[in-house]
Amino acid sequence: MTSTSVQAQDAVGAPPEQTRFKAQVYEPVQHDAATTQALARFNNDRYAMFIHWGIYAQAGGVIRGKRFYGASEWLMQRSKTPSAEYLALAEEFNPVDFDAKAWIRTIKAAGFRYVVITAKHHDGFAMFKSAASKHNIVDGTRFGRDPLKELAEAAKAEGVGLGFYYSQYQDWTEPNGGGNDWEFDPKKTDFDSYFNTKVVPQVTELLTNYGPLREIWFDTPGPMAPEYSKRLRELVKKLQPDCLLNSRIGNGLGDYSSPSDSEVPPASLVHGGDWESVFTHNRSWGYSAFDNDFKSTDTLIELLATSASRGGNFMLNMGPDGRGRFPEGAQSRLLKVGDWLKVNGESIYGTTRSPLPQTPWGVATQRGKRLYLHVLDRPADGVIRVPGLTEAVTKVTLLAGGAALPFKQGDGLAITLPKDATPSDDLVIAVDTREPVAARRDQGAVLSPVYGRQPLDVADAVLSEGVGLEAVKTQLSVDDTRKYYTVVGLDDPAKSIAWTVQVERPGDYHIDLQYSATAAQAGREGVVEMNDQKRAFGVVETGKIERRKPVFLAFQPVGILHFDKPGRYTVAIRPQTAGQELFAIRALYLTPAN
Ligand code: JFZ
Repeated sequence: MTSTSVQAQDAVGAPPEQTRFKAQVYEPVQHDAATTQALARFNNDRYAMFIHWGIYAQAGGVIRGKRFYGASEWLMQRSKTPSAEYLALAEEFNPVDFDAKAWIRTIKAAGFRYVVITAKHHDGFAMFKSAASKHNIVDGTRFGRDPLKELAEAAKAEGVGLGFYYSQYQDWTEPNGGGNDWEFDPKKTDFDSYFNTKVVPQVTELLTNYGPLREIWFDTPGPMAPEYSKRLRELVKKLQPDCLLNSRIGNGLGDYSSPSDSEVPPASLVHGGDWESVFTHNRSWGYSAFDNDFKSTDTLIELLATSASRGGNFMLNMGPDGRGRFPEGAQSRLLKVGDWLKVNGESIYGTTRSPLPQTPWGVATQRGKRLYLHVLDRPADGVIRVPGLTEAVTKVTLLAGGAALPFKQGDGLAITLPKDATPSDDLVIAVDTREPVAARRDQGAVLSPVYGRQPLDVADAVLSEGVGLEAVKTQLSVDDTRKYYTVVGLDDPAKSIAWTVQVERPGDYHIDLQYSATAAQAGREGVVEMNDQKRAFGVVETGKIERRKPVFLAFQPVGILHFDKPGRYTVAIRPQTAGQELFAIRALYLTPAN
C-alpha cells in the first residue's frame, strides 16, 4: 500500500481543492507475490502510451461554436452542457478510420511496451460494450463496434500490454455519479447506487471480456469513501491478481504511484518506489482540433530518459480524433522517438535508476555493470565528467554505432565526445565497469563552468529541523496543472536549507533566487552563505499563491560566490529575522561568472 501522503495528493480530483501539499516521497512498499511480479514487468517496460478517446473527440474542444482551451475531455464540464445535449455527440461519432491493428503497429514502432486507453472517462460514456449502461459505443453510436475488443486482440497478437483507464467517481451523465453540479443536485446523488449499478458491473466487464490487463488506471477519486476504493481493489485482484492499480484508486490503496499530471518526481524524493508519470503530448488529453503544441522529439526523449533515471515509467498521451486517427503532428514525433529507441532502447528498457548525483550534462541509467550516460546538454569543451566514479572502467562506447570513446580515470571519469555528433541527439554513452557503480546520489550536484546556469532545486535541498518540503499546485486551466516544490518554516535565523555542490574547477558563480512572496513578505531579509562568504538579499513581492491561478516567480540576483579550489561545498539560505516566513522558494541558480 502507498503512504498517506500519496493519498493527500492524489485524492484530489481535478480541479484540486487544495493548493499546497506535503511533498510525496516515493518509497518501496510490500506487495503480494502476483503484484510484485507484475511490478517487475512494469518496471522493465518503462515506456507506455496513454490514449484518451471518447465522444469528446468528436467535438475536439469546440461546443456551440466556442473553443475551450486545455483538456478537451473536460468540455462538457467546462461548458456546463446538460447530459442530453452532450450525449448528442454520440449520434455523430462514427470513427470509421479506427483500425486497431494500425494503432498497435504504430504503438509498437514507437517503442511503447503497453498502452492504457480510456474505457470510460468523466463524461460517463463507455468506449466498450456494456450491459450496465446504454451510454456505450456499441449500443449508443452508429459505429456499433467495440474498439477495446479489437485493440485487445491486436495488442495480444503483437505482444503489446493493455490497460484501461476508468473514471470511478466522476460520471457527469449519470444523475448519481460525481462531478456534475450544473445539472444534478450533489445533495441528492446516491453514489452507492451508482457504484453498485455501474462501476462494479463495468469494471467486472473490463476485467472479464478483454483478456489479461496490465493495469486499471483509476482517476479523480475525489471524496470517495475508503470502502469503495477497497471494494474496487478487491474486485480487480479477485478477477486478475496481477492487474496493477494506480494510486488514483484513492485512499492509499494503489500498487504504484501516479504523480500529479505532467510531473517527473524529483530525484531526491524517489527512494525506490514504483511510479508512472503521465504527460500530454500537446496540452490536452483528448483530441483538440486547434491545439498542435506537440512536444518535440528531443523533449520526449529527455522525459523518458529522466523518468528511467529516477526509476519510473513514462506514459505519454495520444488523443485520437473523431474518425479514429492519431493526429499527424503527434504520430510523426512518436515514431522518431521509436527510431531513437531502436538504437538506444537498451539504455531505457529494463534499466534501474541512476546511482549518480545531479550532473549538468544529463541523466544516467544502469544495468548491472553497465552505466548509460544520456547526454542531454553537450558541454562546451566536449568532455563528459563523472566526478567521484571510483569503480574501474573497462570500456566506454557510444551506444549508437558502438564506437569506443577515449576516457581518463583519475579523480572521477572524463570521457571525450566525438566532434561530429549532431547537437540535438540524445547521445547515449555506455560505461562498462568491473563492479557495478555503487549509489552515490548524495554527493551533491556537479558544478562546472562549461555549462550555463545550473539549478539547485528545493526538492534536493537538505532542510534543517522545522523546515518542511511542500508541493504547490496551481493551474492555468483545468488540465494545465503546474506543480512546484517549495519549503515552509523558513522563519528563523537558526533554520536553513542547504545544498552540497561538487565544484570541478575554481571560479565565480552568480547566485539567483527563484521564489514567490506575498506583500507581507516584501522587504524581509535573508542571506546566502558558503563558508565565510555571506550575500544578503531583500525579498520582493510577486503575489499570493492561489489555486487555479498561475504563480509568479521572482528571479532575483543576489551576488557572486567564489569557489577557490575544486571540491565539495555547502551553499545555504537562512532568514535574518525570527518569526517571519521568508518566502516560498523554488530554486537557487548558480551561473558561471568568470
Ligand atoms: C485527470 C483527468 O481529470 C484528466 O481528464 C485526465 O484524464 C488526466 C490524466 O487525469 O486530471 C487530473 C488528475 C489529477 C491531477 C491533475 C489532473 N493532479 O493530481 O494534479
